[in-house]
Amino acid sequence: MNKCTDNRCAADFMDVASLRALQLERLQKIVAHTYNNVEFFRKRMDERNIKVSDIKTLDDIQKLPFSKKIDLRDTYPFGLCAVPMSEIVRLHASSGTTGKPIVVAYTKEDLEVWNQVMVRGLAGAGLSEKDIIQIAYGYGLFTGGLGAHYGSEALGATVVPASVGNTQRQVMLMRDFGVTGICCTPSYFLHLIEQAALAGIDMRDLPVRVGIFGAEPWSQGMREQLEKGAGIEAFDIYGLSEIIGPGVAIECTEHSGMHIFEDHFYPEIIDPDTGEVLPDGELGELVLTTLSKFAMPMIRYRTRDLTRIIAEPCKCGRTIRRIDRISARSDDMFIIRGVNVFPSQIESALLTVPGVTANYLIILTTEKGMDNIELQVEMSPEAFSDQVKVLEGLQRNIAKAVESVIGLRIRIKLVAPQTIARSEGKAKRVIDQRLKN
Ligand code: DLL
Repeated sequence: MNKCTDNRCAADFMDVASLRALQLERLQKIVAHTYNNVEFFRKRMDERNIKVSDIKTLDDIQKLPFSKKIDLRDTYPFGLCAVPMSEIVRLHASSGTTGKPIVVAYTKEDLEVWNQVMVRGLAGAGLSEKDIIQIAYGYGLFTGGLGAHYGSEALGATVVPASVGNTQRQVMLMRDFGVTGICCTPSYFLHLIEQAALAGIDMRDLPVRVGIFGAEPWSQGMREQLEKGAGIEAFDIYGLSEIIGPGVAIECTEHSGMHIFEDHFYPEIIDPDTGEVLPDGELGELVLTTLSKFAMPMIRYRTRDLTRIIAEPCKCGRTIRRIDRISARSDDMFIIRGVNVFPSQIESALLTVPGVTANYLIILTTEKGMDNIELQVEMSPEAFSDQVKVLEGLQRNIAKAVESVIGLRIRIKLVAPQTIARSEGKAKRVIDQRLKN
Protein backbone atom coordinates (compact mmCIF):
# COMPACT_ATOMS: atom_id res chain seq x y z
CA MET A 1 0.00 0.00 0.00
CA ASN A 2 1.37 3.34 -1.01
CA LYS A 3 -0.30 5.90 1.24
CA CYS A 4 0.28 9.35 -0.12
CA THR A 5 2.55 11.29 2.21
CA ASP A 6 1.02 14.62 1.21
CA ASN A 7 -1.64 15.28 3.85
CA ARG A 8 -3.66 17.29 1.32
CA CYS A 9 -4.63 13.88 -0.10
CA ALA A 10 -6.40 12.75 3.09
CA ALA A 11 -9.84 12.80 1.43
CA ASP A 12 -8.64 10.10 -1.00
CA PHE A 13 -8.34 7.70 1.92
CA MET A 14 -11.47 8.64 3.86
CA ASP A 15 -13.52 5.77 5.27
CA VAL A 16 -16.36 4.96 2.92
CA ALA A 17 -19.21 5.67 5.35
CA SER A 18 -17.90 9.18 6.03
CA LEU A 19 -17.38 9.72 2.30
CA ARG A 20 -20.98 8.77 1.52
CA ALA A 21 -22.24 11.03 4.33
CA LEU A 22 -20.17 13.91 2.97
CA GLN A 23 -21.47 13.30 -0.55
CA LEU A 24 -25.07 13.33 0.63
CA GLU A 25 -24.60 16.51 2.63
CA ARG A 26 -23.00 18.22 -0.37
CA LEU A 27 -25.59 16.86 -2.80
CA GLN A 28 -28.46 18.25 -0.75
CA LYS A 29 -26.74 21.60 -0.52
CA ILE A 30 -25.94 21.86 -4.23
CA VAL A 31 -29.42 20.76 -5.33
CA ALA A 32 -30.95 23.44 -3.10
CA HIS A 33 -28.49 26.05 -4.38
CA THR A 34 -29.21 25.13 -8.00
CA TYR A 35 -32.98 25.02 -7.51
CA ASN A 36 -32.98 28.40 -5.82
CA ASN A 37 -30.70 30.15 -8.32
CA VAL A 38 -31.04 28.58 -11.76
CA GLU A 39 -34.42 29.09 -13.36
CA PHE A 40 -33.75 26.52 -16.05
CA PHE A 41 -33.13 23.83 -13.47
CA ARG A 42 -35.98 24.90 -11.21
CA LYS A 43 -38.45 24.61 -14.11
CA ARG A 44 -37.26 21.12 -14.93
CA MET A 45 -37.68 20.00 -11.34
CA ASP A 46 -41.09 21.67 -11.02
CA GLU A 47 -42.31 20.04 -14.23
CA ARG A 48 -41.49 16.66 -12.72
CA ASN A 49 -42.85 17.66 -9.35
CA ILE A 50 -39.53 16.98 -7.61
CA LYS A 51 -38.73 18.93 -4.49
CA VAL A 52 -35.33 19.65 -2.98
CA SER A 53 -36.51 17.86 0.15
CA ASP A 54 -37.01 14.66 -1.90
CA ILE A 55 -33.24 14.13 -1.87
CA LYS A 56 -32.95 12.11 1.32
CA THR A 57 -30.38 9.51 0.24
CA LEU A 58 -27.67 9.36 -2.42
CA ASP A 59 -29.87 7.07 -4.52
CA ASP A 60 -32.49 9.81 -4.63
CA ILE A 61 -30.22 11.55 -7.12
CA GLN A 62 -31.92 9.29 -9.66
CA LYS A 63 -35.09 11.33 -9.27
CA LEU A 64 -33.36 14.37 -10.73
CA PRO A 65 -33.43 15.09 -14.47
CA PHE A 66 -30.30 14.72 -16.58
CA SER A 67 -28.57 17.70 -18.12
CA LYS A 68 -26.77 17.75 -21.45
CA LYS A 69 -24.44 19.86 -23.54
CA ILE A 70 -27.41 21.23 -25.46
CA ASP A 71 -28.65 22.83 -22.22
CA LEU A 72 -25.44 24.85 -22.03
CA ARG A 73 -25.83 25.85 -25.68
CA ASP A 74 -29.48 26.81 -25.23
CA THR A 75 -28.70 29.01 -22.25
CA TYR A 76 -25.52 30.52 -23.75
CA PRO A 77 -23.64 32.28 -22.31
CA PHE A 78 -24.63 32.63 -18.65
CA GLY A 79 -28.07 31.05 -18.31
CA LEU A 80 -26.88 28.26 -16.00
CA CYS A 81 -24.96 30.52 -13.63
CA ALA A 82 -26.11 30.21 -10.05
CA VAL A 83 -24.33 33.24 -8.59
CA PRO A 84 -24.16 36.92 -9.61
CA MET A 85 -21.38 37.91 -12.02
CA SER A 86 -19.67 39.82 -9.19
CA GLU A 87 -18.87 36.45 -7.57
CA ILE A 88 -17.56 34.88 -10.77
CA VAL A 89 -13.82 35.25 -11.10
CA ARG A 90 -13.06 33.13 -14.20
CA LEU A 91 -14.73 31.97 -17.39
CA HIS A 92 -13.62 29.18 -19.69
CA ALA A 93 -15.22 27.96 -22.90
CA SER A 94 -15.08 24.91 -25.03
CA SER A 95 -15.74 25.23 -28.72
CA GLY A 96 -16.66 21.67 -29.59
CA THR A 97 -17.23 20.82 -33.22
CA THR A 98 -20.36 22.77 -34.08
CA GLY A 99 -22.09 25.99 -33.24
CA LYS A 100 -21.61 28.25 -30.28
CA PRO A 101 -19.09 27.43 -27.58
CA ILE A 102 -20.24 26.38 -24.18
CA VAL A 103 -19.24 28.66 -21.36
CA VAL A 104 -18.31 27.62 -17.83
CA ALA A 105 -17.89 29.86 -14.80
CA TYR A 106 -16.03 29.64 -11.49
CA THR A 107 -16.18 31.41 -8.14
CA LYS A 108 -13.02 31.85 -6.09
CA GLU A 109 -14.05 28.82 -4.02
CA ASP A 110 -14.66 26.75 -7.18
CA LEU A 111 -11.12 27.50 -8.32
CA GLU A 112 -9.91 26.42 -4.89
CA VAL A 113 -11.71 23.07 -5.33
CA TRP A 114 -10.12 22.70 -8.76
CA ASN A 115 -6.67 23.35 -7.29
CA GLN A 116 -7.29 20.85 -4.50
CA VAL A 117 -8.26 18.02 -6.85
CA MET A 118 -5.31 18.77 -9.11
CA VAL A 119 -2.96 18.75 -6.11
CA ARG A 120 -4.36 15.38 -5.00
CA GLY A 121 -3.97 14.01 -8.52
CA LEU A 122 -0.45 15.28 -9.11
CA ALA A 123 0.71 14.15 -5.67
CA GLY A 124 -0.81 10.74 -6.35
CA ALA A 125 1.28 10.57 -9.51
CA GLY A 126 4.40 11.10 -7.41
CA LEU A 127 4.94 14.79 -8.12
CA SER A 128 5.77 17.28 -5.36
CA GLU A 129 7.23 20.71 -4.65
CA LYS A 130 10.59 19.26 -5.70
CA ASP A 131 9.44 18.92 -9.31
CA ILE A 132 9.69 21.24 -12.28
CA ILE A 133 6.51 20.81 -14.30
CA GLN A 134 6.11 21.98 -17.89
CA ILE A 135 2.54 22.74 -18.91
CA ALA A 136 2.14 22.08 -22.63
CA TYR A 137 -1.65 22.08 -22.72
CA GLY A 138 -3.09 25.12 -24.46
CA TYR A 139 -3.54 28.21 -22.29
CA GLY A 140 -6.65 30.27 -22.82
CA LEU A 141 -10.32 29.39 -22.90
CA PHE A 142 -9.41 25.67 -22.90
CA THR A 143 -9.26 24.43 -19.31
CA GLY A 144 -6.16 22.26 -19.83
CA GLY A 145 -3.47 24.93 -19.58
CA LEU A 146 -4.67 27.02 -16.65
CA GLY A 147 -6.08 24.02 -14.79
CA ALA A 148 -2.78 22.16 -14.84
CA HIS A 149 -0.88 25.40 -14.25
CA TYR A 150 -2.60 26.49 -11.06
CA GLY A 151 -2.83 22.92 -9.81
CA SER A 152 0.93 22.46 -10.20
CA GLU A 153 1.59 25.81 -8.58
CA ALA A 154 -0.70 24.93 -5.66
CA LEU A 155 1.26 21.69 -5.30
CA GLY A 156 4.32 23.88 -4.80
CA ALA A 157 6.12 22.68 -7.90
CA THR A 158 8.07 25.00 -10.18
CA VAL A 159 5.85 25.66 -13.18
CA VAL A 160 7.01 26.23 -16.75
CA PRO A 161 3.96 27.70 -18.55
CA ALA A 162 5.02 26.70 -22.07
CA SER A 163 1.51 26.30 -23.55
CA VAL A 164 1.34 24.52 -26.91
CA GLY A 165 3.37 25.06 -30.03
CA ASN A 166 6.96 25.87 -30.84
CA THR A 167 7.86 22.27 -30.36
CA GLN A 168 11.61 22.63 -30.68
CA ARG A 169 11.57 25.28 -27.97
CA GLN A 170 9.52 22.98 -25.73
CA VAL A 171 12.27 20.38 -25.99
CA MET A 172 14.95 22.97 -25.28
CA LEU A 173 13.10 24.16 -22.17
CA MET A 174 12.71 20.60 -20.96
CA ARG A 175 16.41 19.99 -21.31
CA ASP A 176 17.76 23.34 -20.11
CA PHE A 177 15.39 23.72 -17.13
CA GLY A 178 15.68 20.09 -16.07
CA VAL A 179 11.93 19.53 -16.33
CA THR A 180 10.82 16.44 -14.38
CA GLY A 181 7.07 16.44 -15.09
CA ILE A 182 5.10 17.28 -18.22
CA CYS A 183 1.38 17.89 -18.76
CA CYS A 184 0.03 17.72 -22.33
CA THR A 185 -2.09 15.62 -24.64
CA PRO A 186 -0.62 12.17 -25.30
CA SER A 187 -0.52 12.81 -29.05
CA TYR A 188 1.42 16.03 -28.51
CA PHE A 189 3.93 14.26 -26.30
CA LEU A 190 4.52 11.70 -29.03
CA HIS A 191 5.24 14.63 -31.32
CA LEU A 192 7.66 16.09 -28.74
CA ILE A 193 9.57 12.80 -28.58
CA GLU A 194 9.87 12.75 -32.38
CA GLN A 195 10.94 16.38 -32.60
CA ALA A 196 13.52 15.87 -29.88
CA ALA A 197 14.95 12.94 -31.85
CA LEU A 198 15.13 15.07 -34.99
CA ALA A 199 17.13 17.62 -33.00
CA GLY A 200 19.47 14.84 -31.88
CA ILE A 201 18.03 14.68 -28.35
CA ASP A 202 16.99 11.37 -26.87
CA MET A 203 14.14 12.19 -24.49
CA ARG A 204 15.22 9.22 -22.36
CA ASP A 205 18.40 11.12 -21.45
CA LEU A 206 16.43 14.07 -20.03
CA PRO A 207 15.35 14.25 -16.35
CA VAL A 208 11.62 14.13 -17.23
CA ARG A 209 10.10 11.16 -15.37
CA VAL A 210 6.33 11.76 -15.12
CA GLY A 211 3.79 12.62 -17.82
CA ILE A 212 0.20 13.70 -17.04
CA PHE A 213 -1.68 13.00 -20.24
CA GLY A 214 -5.33 13.55 -21.07
CA ALA A 215 -7.96 15.57 -22.93
CA GLU A 216 -8.28 12.85 -25.59
CA PRO A 217 -8.67 9.07 -25.66
CA TRP A 218 -5.46 7.04 -25.74
CA SER A 219 -4.71 3.36 -25.65
CA GLN A 220 -2.41 1.04 -23.75
CA GLY A 221 -0.28 0.78 -26.92
CA MET A 222 0.12 4.56 -26.93
CA ARG A 223 1.16 4.43 -23.27
CA GLU A 224 3.90 1.97 -24.11
CA GLN A 225 5.18 4.17 -26.94
CA LEU A 226 5.30 7.22 -24.68
CA GLU A 227 6.83 5.47 -21.68
CA LYS A 228 9.47 3.68 -23.72
CA GLY A 229 10.17 6.63 -25.99
CA ALA A 230 10.83 9.05 -23.14
CA GLY A 231 11.71 6.83 -20.17
CA ILE A 232 8.81 8.20 -18.15
CA GLU A 233 5.80 6.97 -16.19
CA ALA A 234 2.58 8.06 -17.94
CA PHE A 235 -0.62 8.93 -16.02
CA ASP A 236 -4.06 9.21 -17.56
CA ILE A 237 -5.95 12.32 -16.40
CA TYR A 238 -9.61 12.92 -17.20
CA GLY A 239 -11.85 15.91 -17.05
CA LEU A 240 -14.22 18.12 -18.97
CA SER A 241 -14.94 21.83 -18.97
CA GLU A 242 -18.56 21.43 -17.93
CA ILE A 243 -17.56 19.69 -14.71
CA ILE A 244 -14.40 21.68 -13.87
CA GLY A 245 -11.63 20.91 -16.39
CA PRO A 246 -8.74 18.47 -15.90
CA GLY A 247 -8.69 16.76 -12.50
CA VAL A 248 -12.05 15.01 -12.35
CA ALA A 249 -10.18 11.68 -12.24
CA ILE A 250 -6.57 10.53 -12.53
CA GLU A 251 -4.53 7.35 -12.24
CA CYS A 252 -2.44 6.54 -9.19
CA THR A 253 0.84 4.64 -9.46
CA GLU A 254 -1.08 1.35 -9.77
CA HIS A 255 -2.30 2.44 -13.23
CA SER A 256 -5.45 0.39 -13.01
CA GLY A 257 -8.15 2.95 -13.67
CA MET A 258 -8.52 6.59 -12.70
CA HIS A 259 -9.53 7.58 -9.18
CA ILE A 260 -12.47 9.90 -9.41
CA PHE A 261 -12.53 12.70 -6.84
CA GLU A 262 -15.99 11.63 -5.86
CA ASP A 263 -16.19 13.86 -2.80
CA HIS A 264 -16.56 16.65 -5.41
CA PHE A 265 -17.85 14.87 -8.55
CA TYR A 266 -20.53 12.26 -7.99
CA PRO A 267 -20.41 9.55 -10.68
CA GLU A 268 -23.15 7.37 -12.13
CA ILE A 269 -23.07 5.08 -15.15
CA ILE A 270 -26.18 4.87 -17.30
CA ASP A 271 -27.33 2.97 -20.33
CA PRO A 272 -26.97 5.68 -22.99
CA ASP A 273 -30.11 4.52 -24.81
CA THR A 274 -32.53 4.12 -21.92
CA GLY A 275 -31.03 6.38 -19.24
CA GLU A 276 -31.28 3.51 -16.74
CA VAL A 277 -28.60 3.56 -14.02
CA LEU A 278 -26.25 0.58 -14.34
CA PRO A 279 -24.52 -1.23 -11.48
CA ASP A 280 -20.81 -0.71 -10.74
CA GLY A 281 -18.63 -2.58 -13.21
CA GLU A 282 -20.92 -2.23 -16.21
CA LEU A 283 -19.91 -0.22 -19.23
CA GLY A 284 -22.06 2.78 -20.03
CA GLU A 285 -22.17 6.56 -20.20
CA LEU A 286 -20.61 8.49 -17.35
CA VAL A 287 -22.96 10.97 -15.66
CA LEU A 288 -21.47 13.47 -13.24
CA THR A 289 -22.91 15.77 -10.60
CA THR A 290 -20.70 18.55 -9.23
CA LEU A 291 -21.07 18.44 -5.46
CA SER A 292 -19.13 21.59 -4.61
CA LYS A 293 -19.05 23.92 -7.60
CA PHE A 294 -21.23 26.93 -7.01
CA ALA A 295 -20.90 29.30 -10.01
CA MET A 296 -22.28 26.78 -12.49
CA PRO A 297 -23.33 23.57 -10.81
CA MET A 298 -24.04 20.60 -13.06
CA ILE A 299 -26.66 18.13 -11.98
CA ARG A 300 -26.52 14.66 -13.55
CA TYR A 301 -24.56 15.88 -16.53
CA ARG A 302 -24.38 13.35 -19.38
CA THR A 303 -20.74 13.39 -20.46
CA ARG A 304 -21.15 11.11 -23.55
CA ASP A 305 -17.96 9.39 -22.32
CA LEU A 306 -18.14 5.62 -22.09
CA THR A 307 -16.52 3.88 -19.13
CA ARG A 308 -17.37 1.82 -16.07
CA ILE A 309 -17.01 2.33 -12.34
CA ILE A 310 -14.44 0.08 -10.68
CA ALA A 311 -15.69 -0.31 -7.13
CA GLU A 312 -13.12 -2.89 -5.93
CA PRO A 313 -10.54 -1.37 -3.59
CA CYS A 314 -7.34 -0.22 -5.27
CA LYS A 315 -4.01 -1.55 -4.03
CA CYS A 316 -2.94 2.04 -3.33
CA GLY A 317 -5.39 2.23 -0.43
CA ARG A 318 -7.49 5.10 -1.78
CA THR A 319 -11.15 4.63 -0.97
CA ILE A 320 -12.45 6.89 -3.72
CA ARG A 321 -13.63 4.70 -6.57
CA ARG A 322 -12.05 4.44 -10.00
CA ILE A 323 -13.35 4.77 -13.51
CA ASP A 324 -11.86 2.75 -16.31
CA ARG A 325 -9.94 4.35 -19.16
CA ILE A 326 -12.48 6.26 -21.29
CA SER A 327 -13.03 3.73 -24.03
CA ALA A 328 -14.81 6.14 -26.34
CA ARG A 329 -17.29 8.97 -26.60
CA SER A 330 -20.69 7.82 -27.66
CA ASP A 331 -20.74 10.51 -30.35
CA ASP A 332 -17.37 9.39 -31.80
CA MET A 333 -18.89 6.16 -32.98
CA PHE A 334 -19.38 5.65 -36.69
CA ILE A 335 -21.34 2.95 -38.45
CA ILE A 336 -19.71 1.23 -41.39
CA ARG A 337 -21.59 -1.45 -43.27
CA GLY A 338 -23.84 -1.88 -40.29
CA VAL A 339 -20.99 -2.31 -37.79
CA ASN A 340 -20.50 0.13 -34.93
CA VAL A 341 -16.88 1.24 -34.78
CA PHE A 342 -15.04 3.47 -32.31
CA PRO A 343 -11.72 5.07 -33.33
CA SER A 344 -10.22 3.89 -30.02
CA GLN A 345 -10.83 0.24 -31.00
CA ILE A 346 -8.82 0.79 -34.15
CA GLU A 347 -5.98 2.45 -32.21
CA SER A 348 -5.81 -0.39 -29.69
CA ALA A 349 -5.66 -3.02 -32.44
CA LEU A 350 -3.17 -1.06 -34.54
CA LEU A 351 -0.69 -0.59 -31.75
CA THR A 352 -0.41 -4.32 -31.07
CA VAL A 353 1.50 -4.54 -34.37
CA PRO A 354 5.24 -3.90 -34.15
CA GLY A 355 6.71 -1.34 -36.53
CA VAL A 356 3.91 1.21 -36.52
CA THR A 357 3.57 4.50 -34.67
CA ALA A 358 0.53 6.01 -32.97
CA ASN A 359 0.31 8.53 -35.79
CA TYR A 360 -2.69 7.39 -37.76
CA LEU A 361 -5.74 8.73 -39.52
CA ILE A 362 -9.08 7.09 -40.24
CA ILE A 363 -10.66 8.22 -43.50
CA LEU A 364 -14.28 7.38 -44.22
CA THR A 365 -15.43 7.53 -47.83
CA THR A 366 -18.31 6.39 -50.03
CA GLU A 367 -17.35 4.25 -52.99
CA LYS A 368 -19.94 2.86 -55.38
CA GLY A 369 -22.61 3.58 -52.83
CA MET A 370 -20.78 1.68 -50.07
CA ASP A 371 -19.12 3.10 -46.98
CA ASN A 372 -15.41 2.42 -46.75
CA ILE A 373 -12.70 2.90 -44.13
CA GLU A 374 -9.11 3.55 -44.97
CA LEU A 375 -6.60 3.53 -42.18
CA GLN A 376 -3.49 5.55 -42.91
CA VAL A 377 -0.63 4.53 -40.67
CA GLU A 378 2.78 6.05 -40.27
CA MET A 379 5.56 3.52 -40.00
CA SER A 380 8.31 3.94 -37.47
CA PRO A 381 11.58 5.10 -39.05
CA GLU A 382 13.16 1.71 -38.13
CA ALA A 383 10.40 -0.26 -39.86
CA PHE A 384 10.33 2.00 -42.89
CA SER A 385 11.41 -0.02 -45.89
CA ASP A 386 11.30 0.11 -49.64
CA GLN A 387 10.88 -3.64 -49.90
CA VAL A 388 7.41 -4.36 -51.15
CA LYS A 389 7.31 -7.70 -49.35
CA VAL A 390 8.03 -6.11 -45.99
CA LEU A 391 5.39 -3.45 -46.51
CA GLU A 392 2.79 -5.94 -47.64
CA GLY A 393 3.47 -8.13 -44.62
CA LEU A 394 3.01 -5.17 -42.30
CA GLN A 395 -0.18 -4.13 -44.06
CA ARG A 396 -1.58 -7.64 -43.71
CA ASN A 397 -0.71 -7.77 -40.01
CA ILE A 398 -2.45 -4.47 -39.33
CA ALA A 399 -5.52 -5.47 -41.34
CA LYS A 400 -5.73 -8.74 -39.40
CA ALA A 401 -5.30 -7.06 -36.02
CA VAL A 402 -8.03 -4.52 -36.79
CA GLU A 403 -10.37 -7.16 -38.21
CA SER A 404 -10.03 -9.25 -35.07
CA VAL A 405 -11.35 -6.32 -33.03
CA ILE A 406 -14.00 -4.70 -35.23
CA GLY A 407 -14.94 -7.66 -37.42
CA LEU A 408 -14.37 -5.78 -40.68
CA ARG A 409 -11.56 -6.02 -43.20
CA ILE A 410 -10.44 -2.45 -43.86
CA ARG A 411 -7.97 -0.89 -46.28
CA ILE A 412 -4.57 -0.05 -44.82
CA LYS A 413 -2.31 2.55 -46.35
CA LEU A 414 1.21 2.78 -44.98
CA VAL A 415 2.74 6.21 -45.16
CA ALA A 416 6.27 7.44 -44.54
CA PRO A 417 7.35 8.79 -41.15
CA GLN A 418 6.34 12.42 -40.52
CA THR A 419 3.62 12.61 -43.17
CA ILE A 420 0.45 12.73 -41.05
CA ALA A 421 -0.26 16.21 -39.68
CA ARG A 422 0.54 16.56 -35.98
CA SER A 423 -1.80 18.31 -33.60
CA GLU A 424 -0.75 20.39 -30.63
CA GLY A 425 -3.95 19.82 -28.70
CA LYS A 426 -6.53 17.13 -29.18
CA ALA A 427 -5.57 14.93 -32.14
CA LYS A 428 -8.03 14.69 -35.03
CA ARG A 429 -8.24 11.00 -35.85
CA VAL A 430 -11.19 10.71 -38.20
CA ILE A 431 -11.92 12.45 -41.49
CA ASP A 432 -15.41 11.71 -42.69
CA GLN A 433 -15.75 12.24 -46.44
CA ARG A 434 -18.85 10.10 -46.84
CA LEU A 435 -21.64 11.42 -48.99
CA LYS A 436 -24.57 12.41 -46.87
CA ASN A 437 -28.01 11.69 -48.28
O1 DLL B 1 -10.24 18.15 -22.30
C1 DLL B 1 -10.18 18.89 -19.99
C2 DLL B 1 -8.85 18.24 -19.82
C3 DLL B 1 -7.71 18.97 -20.06
C4 DLL B 1 -8.76 16.93 -19.38
C5 DLL B 1 -6.47 18.38 -19.88
C6 DLL B 1 -7.54 16.34 -19.17
C7 DLL B 1 -6.41 17.06 -19.43
P1 DLL B 1 -12.86 19.52 -22.78
O2 DLL B 1 -12.11 20.25 -23.82
O3 DLL B 1 -14.15 20.07 -22.31
O4 DLL B 1 -12.00 19.37 -21.48
O5 DLL B 1 -13.07 18.04 -23.33
C8 DLL B 1 -13.63 17.06 -22.52
O6 DLL B 1 -12.35 15.31 -23.59
O7 DLL B 1 -15.60 14.64 -22.32
C9 DLL B 1 -13.62 13.41 -23.05
O8 DLL B 1 -14.38 13.04 -24.18
C10 DLL B 1 -12.26 13.90 -23.50
N1 DLL B 1 -11.23 13.54 -22.50
C11 DLL B 1 -10.71 14.30 -21.53
N2 DLL B 1 -9.78 13.60 -20.84
C12 DLL B 1 -9.74 12.36 -21.38
C13 DLL B 1 -9.00 11.16 -21.12
C14 DLL B 1 -10.77 18.76 -21.38
N3 DLL B 1 -8.09 11.10 -20.17
C15 DLL B 1 -13.67 15.74 -23.25
N4 DLL B 1 -9.26 10.08 -21.88
C16 DLL B 1 -14.21 14.63 -22.37
C17 DLL B 1 -10.18 10.12 -22.87
C18 DLL B 1 -10.68 12.32 -22.44
N5 DLL B 1 -10.88 11.21 -23.18
